Amino acid sequence: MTERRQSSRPVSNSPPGGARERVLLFKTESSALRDHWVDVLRSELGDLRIRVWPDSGDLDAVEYALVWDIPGEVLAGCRNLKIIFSLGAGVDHLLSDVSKLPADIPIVRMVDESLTAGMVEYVVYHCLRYHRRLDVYEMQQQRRIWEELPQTPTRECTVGVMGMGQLGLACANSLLRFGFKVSGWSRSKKQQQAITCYAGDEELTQFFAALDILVCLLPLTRQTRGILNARNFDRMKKGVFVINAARGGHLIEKDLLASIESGQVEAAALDVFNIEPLPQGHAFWRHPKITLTPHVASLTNPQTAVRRIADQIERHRRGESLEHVIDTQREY
Ligand code: OXD
Repeated sequence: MTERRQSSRPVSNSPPGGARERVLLFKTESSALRDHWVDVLRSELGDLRIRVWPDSGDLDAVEYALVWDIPGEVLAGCRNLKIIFSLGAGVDHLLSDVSKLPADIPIVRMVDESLTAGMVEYVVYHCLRYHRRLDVYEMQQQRRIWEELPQTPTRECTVGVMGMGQLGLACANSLLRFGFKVSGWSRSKKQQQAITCYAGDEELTQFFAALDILVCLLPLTRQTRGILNARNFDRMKKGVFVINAARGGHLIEKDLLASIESGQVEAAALDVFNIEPLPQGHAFWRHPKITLTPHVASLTNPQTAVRRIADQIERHRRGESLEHVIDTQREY
């Protein structure tokens, strides 16, 4: 059971004493969770009126936006907007329309312990599933095959994590605890105990060469779009396992299919796709070497996330700097 924090703010959504109402505009893609989100927002942010897009009301009253994939012109029309919060860890859904976003309004990405924990579970699960060959045993069960496969220690398996931010680092550290050899690749060099860190294009070949498992947790930017491609798969060991829990735009889907066909890539676990929902006729659905999930590797938890947002709004009101503000030039 999740502990509910008692809000110190009054739980009221009407404007106090007739003053102009202050609005947080909310948009989620999840119809299943929308009402729950709104309940949590109302109970935790009692001095703000919560409006759910497309019922945005008077855009001049919108001071905060907590959104996933909202048309840029909606936010551009909010003349009193103070902060844009991304509902997820990624911000590419906001930056694709960057020219329409109000200039100088901070965009804050979601950093939250539940989101991190969910991603760690997803990544560790798939690394262990592949490492212990449970993917093969599942196929064997379907065909009633009783056959033992070689079992190697995790220390003989190198996992490379692309993207060493909040999520990547947490995954890398958890994998270390299971005894995997872990390396990390990011745009700028990181120093992490027990993790071999690589950075920049010039170290990609070295990074890829040692991998048994590749985990992509990169932000989607102009530099990283299409980075999971045939040329890069060829720079990895034959039989590498690929996990993509970042964005569909990182992967050239036809290259993955061809690399699985040739045996260069052994199998893949994919949570994200170029087109979501994945079209019914897509080859990935029935591919025996691809395990897929519908963009659920880690879902933002309303309880914990709204507390983070409430804290950030308080910081802002006190005139303190915000945490996890993204750099629109870097795109993350
Ligand atoms: C995220 C996501 O960015 O769920 O958090 O994709």
